[in-house]
Amino acid sequence: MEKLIITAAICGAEVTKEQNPAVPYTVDEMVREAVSAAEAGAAILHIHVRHDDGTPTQDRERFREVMDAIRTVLPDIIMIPSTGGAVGMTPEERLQATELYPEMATLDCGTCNFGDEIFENSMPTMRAFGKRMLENHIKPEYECFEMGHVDTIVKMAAKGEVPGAPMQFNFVLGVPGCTPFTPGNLAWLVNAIPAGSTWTGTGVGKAAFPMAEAAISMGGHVRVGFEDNIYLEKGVKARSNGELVAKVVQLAKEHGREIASPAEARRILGLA
Ligand code: KMH
Ligand code: ZN
Repeated sequence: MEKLIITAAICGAEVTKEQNPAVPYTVDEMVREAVSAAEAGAAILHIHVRHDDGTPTQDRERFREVMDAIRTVLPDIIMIPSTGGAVGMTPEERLQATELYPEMATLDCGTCNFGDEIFENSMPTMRAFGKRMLENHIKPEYECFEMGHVDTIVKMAAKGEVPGAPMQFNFVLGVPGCTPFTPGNLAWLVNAIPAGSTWTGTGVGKAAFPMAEAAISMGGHVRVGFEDNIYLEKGVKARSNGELVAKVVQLAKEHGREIASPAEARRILGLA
């Protein structure tokens, strides 16, 4: 099996300091969490940004400030800024990080429930996001929250509406209202992607580590971080993203999988 790529989703758009005081908002806090995740073994950071008061934003200049500050201390790390933002943001607002020409960015593969809200990704929105990523030579990470999202994006790639092979999928399972994590659901998704694709498993909430273990044993990659889960174990809040990454490193060790460096992750993902 390939080495394991660990992505740390260090901040998200929804989780708050009230839920876990280690959730980063400021630039300095983002750098602190990025370093903790990288030192523990993360090769990729999935980036959302906040104003200093914690309000989610997709402001291009805030992304620039945060990503530049992280780049100064972690020159090799792969950064995947979000084009999902927070529920209710406009497509134009969400697309701003693509103006910075990151090597990758997320592309959300369909509309779905998101708790009590609706995360809207219409076909025209996805076409616009695909067009921008083709123009700016950005490799998408295809975020799939529902079974049907895979079929939708594979068909769009076949039509040339979004970047094609090799495709990188992230199966985000366990969002309230969307497909839950079960080993069977994950296996169904993995079987649905084109040969030669890579994939990452993200389990939300209590699914975080069961998903990590399943992905490690099935040859996928893993995302953890405060965006998805704030607990190290039942009732114990993680003090940093690094603690969550370290737990995945330990699981990988138990399954005999080595951890990929950023350079190795670039090769595995076809970026290098
Ligand atoms: N915050 C969620 C509504 C992404 O980053 O592309 C969407 C999200 C997906 O986090
Ligand atoms: Zn995200």
